[in-house]
Amino acid sequence: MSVQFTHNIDPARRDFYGRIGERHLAPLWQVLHKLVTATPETAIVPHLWRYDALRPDLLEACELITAKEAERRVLVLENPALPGESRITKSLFGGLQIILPGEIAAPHRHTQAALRFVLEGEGAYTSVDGERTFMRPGDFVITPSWTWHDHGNVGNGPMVWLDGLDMHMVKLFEASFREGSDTDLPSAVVRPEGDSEARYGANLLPVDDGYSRPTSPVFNYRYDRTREALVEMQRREEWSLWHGLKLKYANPKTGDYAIPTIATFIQLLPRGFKTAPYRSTASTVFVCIEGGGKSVIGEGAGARTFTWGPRDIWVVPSWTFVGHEAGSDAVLFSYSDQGVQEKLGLFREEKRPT
Ligand code: GTQ
Repeated sequence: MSVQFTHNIDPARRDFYGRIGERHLAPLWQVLHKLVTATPETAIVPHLWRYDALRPDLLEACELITAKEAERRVLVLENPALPGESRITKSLFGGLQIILPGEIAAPHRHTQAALRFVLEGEGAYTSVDGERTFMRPGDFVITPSWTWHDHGNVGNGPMVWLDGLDMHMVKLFEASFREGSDTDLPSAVVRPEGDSEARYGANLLPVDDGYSRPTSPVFNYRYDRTREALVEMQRREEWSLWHGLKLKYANPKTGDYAIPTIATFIQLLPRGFKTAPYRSTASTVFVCIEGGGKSVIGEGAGARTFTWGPRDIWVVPSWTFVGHEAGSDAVLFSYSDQGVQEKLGLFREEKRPT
């Protein structure tokens, strides 16, 4: 039997909501469709950070604060829709770290995992668990969750890289831990440079190595080797209409993404190549490392076109179509929370037919 209302129930409902609110109860039916939307609602907006425009700000930061005082001298890439939240996407952090010759960013560790994508300079290293790797432009370097890490610049010029962290996932789960060290000294080197690459970087896996982290044991995916793979593959002309030639940075032990919480990719778009419109539930940060082109983000009157070149960074929100067009042979790095969504069965994508 269905319920029949014979009087105006609005005041009664309001009264009811007020009374149950005092007992920390609330009616779902008032918020259900805000919570469970028919399609993804994104809190972020597309944005492009032009490297040449912000480089002077990075240098000015160096005049105002030392790496020592700052702990990490980073300018946060703030999504314009979420100022003050240190989010480049809803789940991920992005920032540009600059370190000058002679400076050290002291050892610390945290449960947030980090990636570095090197934009400018050479002569700086990152040390992870006692192994150093010197970084060059285009290198993709990993700091796994809860590993001690520090950075130092023993070169002659400033060094800049993009930091990507799974900061807001860790925050969502309220699982953040951090430890600093009392010293300003770099951490002790306990393994020679290149050790992890020798062990894991040649399609061979050491037997009984005892390595049990979910993060890749390769911690520098060097650009010279990545580029070689792209150039070799380019000859075979196996192009995706939606991605050009796109490769995932993989953990050789598991086949998973190199960092389980942050999916990372490298992608080559040859001159004149135009990708067909593509969207996914993973808001994505793109970085151009070589070449130039443009990306059209969104559809119809609301579409934005970003023209990009080397070291520019841009972000594409969830469930928003994007198409790229390369004006010259272009190499793009990208990172997103796609890997987490895949593990949870949430990831969806749509490829527009052409
Ligand atoms: O280099 O360890 O951009 O801990 C933010 C937090 C970099 C780092 C960031 C960090 C780091």
